[in-house]
Amino acid sequence: MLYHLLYPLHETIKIFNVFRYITFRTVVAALTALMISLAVGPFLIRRLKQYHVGQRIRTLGPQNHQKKSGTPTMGGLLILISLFVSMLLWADLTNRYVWLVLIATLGFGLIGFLDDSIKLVKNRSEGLRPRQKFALQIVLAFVISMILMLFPEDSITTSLPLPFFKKAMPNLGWFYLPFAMLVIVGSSNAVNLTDGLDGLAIGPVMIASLVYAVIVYATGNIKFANYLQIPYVKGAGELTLFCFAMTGASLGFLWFNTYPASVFMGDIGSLALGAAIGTVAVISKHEILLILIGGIFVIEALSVIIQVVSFKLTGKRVFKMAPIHHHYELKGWAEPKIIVRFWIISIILALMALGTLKLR
Ligand code: 57M
Repeated sequence: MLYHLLYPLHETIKIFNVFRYITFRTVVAALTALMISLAVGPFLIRRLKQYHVGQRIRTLGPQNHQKKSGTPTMGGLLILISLFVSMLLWADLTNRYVWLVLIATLGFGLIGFLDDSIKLVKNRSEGLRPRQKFALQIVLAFVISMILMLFPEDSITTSLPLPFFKKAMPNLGWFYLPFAMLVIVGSSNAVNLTDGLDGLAIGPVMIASLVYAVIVYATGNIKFANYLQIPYVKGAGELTLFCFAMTGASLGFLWFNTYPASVFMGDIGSLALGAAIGTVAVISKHEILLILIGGIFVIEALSVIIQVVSFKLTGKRVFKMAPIHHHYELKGWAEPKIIVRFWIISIILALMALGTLKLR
């Protein structure tokens, strides 16, 4: 809104011309989200404690998690508030991609909120039934993907650009619909699975947001897109603000979520952030690269799949416990060591993903 108020003033006051630039507004949006997150954090954590919004810890898990019992959860609210206020202030609200990604984030956040609330009200560690949660996610991903497909900006909407290939871009037609839904729902659930140690999920979320910030900026700029020979998506550049605001909001949250955590993000945070990354991947036409950019989330999700399949087929476990971060906990690694090492892997994968932009 500030963008819409201040930019028109550039005709009389020249300095307001800076609001025209995505780069300038991106920095302002990131700082705004970070400041709100840092400022509102202590207040929100106090309120969550006051209303007893505390985590119920599963008894099955690693023993050292029992001491985390009662840690306030639903801290994802802090991320969502900071992100939304910043976007409403600084983004171009006539851009449809901005609204689409905000709706996706809010929608998945609401599913998470429902899940977290049921856990609290019923005083148990499980919220919605997995089937109910999945059904709600599918419906929402269907709506988001349909909006993209029914009102395409241009013909590339249903095409699938492949990393390393300049021209290979198969048009999936209507098959793109389930594919886009898989990316969004998969990303949302994978971030949720990763969110099991202090700061473990939010670090890679920030890394992925920063990489996608570079990607959306390039795909939304015809000169950069042509230079890198990646698809040009008109209007996607405005999502640079979203990615940076998400990074700013997450950084503020990390202040409180770092080991030993004063707050957990809850499903309201993990489902929303995962869906946001998935939706940005779909809009920017860099869906396949999400496997690398969100590599840690993929590894965590794969560890669960391998564990379940192996147990069902052979009766044996591959990992001491899945998702894989529990495996290292049970091997005796200190929690901060697992977290920081997973972040390091995430950074390496992110750099590799950025490298593929020019390698084609
Ligand atoms: C939710 N939630 C954390 C917190 C956070 C299919 C199966 C693999 C599913 C999986 C599962 O349910 N995963 C998704 C993971 C929980 O954190 C809350 O949930 C929110 C995210 N959704 O924001 O509100 C616990 O994680 C710890 N935590 C931190 N710091 C943080 O910043 O320490 C979270 C955030 C918190 C806290 O202890 O209570 C969770 O793990 O519950 N299930 C599992 O992960 C379970 N694995 C399992 O059953 N493996 C089996 C099979 C099915 C693969 C096996 O290996 O044989 C384990 N999870 C736990 N204990 N906690 C089981 C034992």
